[in-house]
Amino acid sequence: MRIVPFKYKYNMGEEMEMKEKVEKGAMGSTETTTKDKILIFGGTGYIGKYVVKASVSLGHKTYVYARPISEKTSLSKLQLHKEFQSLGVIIVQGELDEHEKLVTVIREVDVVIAALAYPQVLDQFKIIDAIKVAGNIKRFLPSDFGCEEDRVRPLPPFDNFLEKKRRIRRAIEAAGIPYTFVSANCFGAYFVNFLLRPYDQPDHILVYGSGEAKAICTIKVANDPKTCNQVVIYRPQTNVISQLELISLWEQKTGRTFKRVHIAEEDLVKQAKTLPHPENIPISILHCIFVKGETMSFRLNENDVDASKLYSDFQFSTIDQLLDIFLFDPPRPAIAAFE
Ligand code: NAP
Ligand code: EMF
Repeated sequence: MRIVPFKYKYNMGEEMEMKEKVEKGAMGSTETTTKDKILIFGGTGYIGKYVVKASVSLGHKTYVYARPISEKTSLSKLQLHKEFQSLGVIIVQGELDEHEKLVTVIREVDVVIAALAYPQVLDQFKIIDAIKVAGNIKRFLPSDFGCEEDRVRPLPPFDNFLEKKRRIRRAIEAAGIPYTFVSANCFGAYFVNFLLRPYDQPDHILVYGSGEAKAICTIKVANDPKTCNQVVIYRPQTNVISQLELISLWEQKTGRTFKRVHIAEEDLVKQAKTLPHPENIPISILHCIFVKGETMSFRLNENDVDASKLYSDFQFSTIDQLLDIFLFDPPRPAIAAFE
């Protein structure tokens, strides 16, 4: 159990009472008596839009803090704003350095979730400052959603990336803000799409290293009173798969045969050393996940919450189901921002 320093204004007693009610089964596995209001930063992004829709569908009054619409705003983002509004989402337009505005909107809600892009990770200090001033937030989920940064030590370009996320975690703990850190591993279909590229229909597939290391590919998000001040790790057994197994499964689905083009570990290490920033980051991520198998490399400890055990009645989307979707409706490849 982590000890939360008593600096933060929010009354942890209330949260513990809620936790107790849930543990006693008074509310079903994922229900709460009062629906928390949720504010999402980065809600228009690749991961964020799923978080916003999940929040709405679970019945939470949902707020999105988004940069102001301007003539530079893309059509797809405008459409997403409209879709959110039609779902009843309250969009607050603002910049992350508008402190007073941040404090005002944070005072309106109970839970804050950040799904900001990687280049905005350190901007979360501005959110932390506003949460400290507001003093009412029951839970903050920072923009993690990837490898368990406190337990992996990848090549330097990815380690420097993760170090920024670690700094945010430490600042949240030091401020005594109730938190949930979500380690979602290969999340939201991002990597399965990245590896197989069903939209482009290639005749070959790149395999990083031998292709035998196992990786965890998760698809859904979650957030629960039982996870206060815990690290939630996504490890559904159905979604632990090696690259070679993934390619074989895809071959069975498509009835095609793909040439496997292996990229040796030494080449990845060399590229991580020689490519300029930020191109050296994705190479180091691929090395970490697919060559070193880091999403599976450590045991969960008693403070960890395994999302697949927490929601035993919830069916995680499996890789098999995802490939069925890819077969009939291949998504465009997503590219995460690195600068
Ligand atoms: P993203 O789509 O690139 O961006 C998310 C949002 O960040 C954008 O919609 C935008 O919101 C906001 N943003 C972008 N540039 C900004 C700027 N200059 N100033 C202020 N806000 C800005 O992010 P993402 O790829 O979903 O990544 C979210 C998190 O998930 C990151 O921590 C990333 O590392 C992680 N991730 C994990 C995986 C995985 O497989 N595990 C995959 C992808 C991402 P507005 O325009 O609405 O302001
Ligand atoms: O684009 C990515 O990788 C390309 C090879 C990055 C966005 C993905 C990511 C994954 C993580 O863990 C699986 C970012 C941060 C992570 O911790």
